[in-house]
Amino acid sequence: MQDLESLVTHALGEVAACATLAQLDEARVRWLGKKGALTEQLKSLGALPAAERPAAGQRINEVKERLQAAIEARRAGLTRAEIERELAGRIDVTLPGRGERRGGLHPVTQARLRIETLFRRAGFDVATGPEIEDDFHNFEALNFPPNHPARAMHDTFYFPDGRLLRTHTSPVQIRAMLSQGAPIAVVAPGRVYRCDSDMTHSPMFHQLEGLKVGESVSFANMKAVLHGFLQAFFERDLAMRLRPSYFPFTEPSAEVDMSCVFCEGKGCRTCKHTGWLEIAGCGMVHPNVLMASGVDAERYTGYAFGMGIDRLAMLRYGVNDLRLFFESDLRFLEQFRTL
Ligand code: 2NM
Repeated sequence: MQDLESLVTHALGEVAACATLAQLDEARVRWLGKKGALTEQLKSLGALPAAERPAAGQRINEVKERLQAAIEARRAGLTRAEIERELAGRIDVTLPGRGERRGGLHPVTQARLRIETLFRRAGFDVATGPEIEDDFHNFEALNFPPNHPARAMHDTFYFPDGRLLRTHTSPVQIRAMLSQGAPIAVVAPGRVYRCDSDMTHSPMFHQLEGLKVGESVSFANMKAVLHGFLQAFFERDLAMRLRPSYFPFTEPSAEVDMSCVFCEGKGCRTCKHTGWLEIAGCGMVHPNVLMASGVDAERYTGYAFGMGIDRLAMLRYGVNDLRLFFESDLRFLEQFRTL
């Protein structure tokens, strides 16, 4: 029995010294296995006098249990260490995120969605189309004659193969007329590109164009729809006026002004002390445009208009520099989070 005490001390020392699960298993076999040292002790019980056997057997079993418990504890420790070693340097996707903050829609997107909603309410569909266009849809069908200086009105980004980045969303209207025919009422929002960059111009900006073609669509209808739209968008009564203008694709054509939303017409920096803000262009669709789009220009008339979504967003949210919309500065964008 003296022997048993030193045996167990030795065994516990070995278990504690095991550095791997494999070493631990070897130690377990050495002490508790079929030919293990403790098993041998149990076998030798038969040599003892019958009266001593129960007490000795009980002591051996106690030692065996202690050793088993020590081995299990060591196994748990080594297993955890092994898992941690394996996970070191990997990403734990179950950890809670850091700096998780809710996002929001870009102010230009908010303005676009608002504009789309208002035009849908007035009976217009919303259509989109490719940003890479061809000469036909971007210019020719819109009554820009070949080599006419009007084509230089917008500085166009051309690809080597002659295709181009659309300079307006009118090509979407052309495609809509070609595929649906008349009557039609559609707005086309989207990115457009012009080789132009300064304080108030970005080479990429957002435009929304509208088109309504029908049997008795008039200039007066257009004026009422645009005025109604502007008052709904800015949520206030405001004055609107049309000034004669020129576009190749409309005749007659007009610039749309609205009373300044900052000074109510009294004159301020934003309206350059005129009391008016230029907000859109519009006109009656040129018969050549209707014909190029497969619409009978004898039977149908139509109006069209175009406006800058970025500019509408600036006026509605009081942003004084267009470039802020394109810098992705979270300190700026966070102010528009509404979710
Ligand atoms: C404007 C001004 C006036 C316009 C014309 C067309 C189309 F494709 F139907 F001919 N869509 N949009 C238009 C008319 C755009 O932007 C200042």
